[in-house]
Amino acid sequence: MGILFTRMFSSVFGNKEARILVLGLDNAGKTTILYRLQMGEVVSTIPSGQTSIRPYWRCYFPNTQAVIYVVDSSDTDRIGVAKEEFHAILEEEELKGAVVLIFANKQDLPGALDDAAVTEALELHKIKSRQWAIFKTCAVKGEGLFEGLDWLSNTLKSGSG
Ligand SMILES: Nc1nc2c(ncn2[C@@H]2O[C@H](COP(=O)(O)OP(=O)(O)O)[C@@H](O)[C@H]2O)c(=O)[nH]1
Ligand SMILES: [Mg+2]
Repeated sequence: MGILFTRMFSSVFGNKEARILVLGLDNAGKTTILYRLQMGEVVSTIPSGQTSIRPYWRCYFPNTQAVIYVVDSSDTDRIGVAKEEFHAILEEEELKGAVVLIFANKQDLPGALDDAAVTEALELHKIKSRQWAIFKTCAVKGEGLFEGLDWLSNTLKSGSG
């Protein structure tokens, strides 16, 4: 599970400061997404590792308003691991109030699962009492990213999360 922790400031979020965690398995596209967005200040980047390092990055959870979970939609071999990690994150007490934006990334690759298939693979229907949305993205082309952030911005502005 790789992790990037960022604070984003931009026209998308106005003057509001939001604490957002960008999470996902290694190679999902997290760094590419932050590079494409060219927004925000990356406060901390924790090198990728195994699930067992979660205790070390728990300290970033408090006061997080949103989680962006990035999935390599073409990596069907690891989609099950991505699902397990995702639900483990949702169970974290400190992230209970966070809204969740899922990026079904790498849509340009052959065999990539679409948003409906990623929704099913990640068992997003199991999410209870939390606002979430999924967007198809291609981080290398910058596609879908701002649509997702618009949703996130509007959701945070509306007071939840
Ligand atoms: N084809 C394709 N490759 C992508 C996309 N997003 C990221 N990648 C590539 O996937 C690899 C891992 O991306 P990276 O951002 O480093 O993943 P991270 O480990 O989650 O930070 C790099 O070679 C990226 O260029 C995408 O949307 N489409
Ligand atoms: Mg990275």
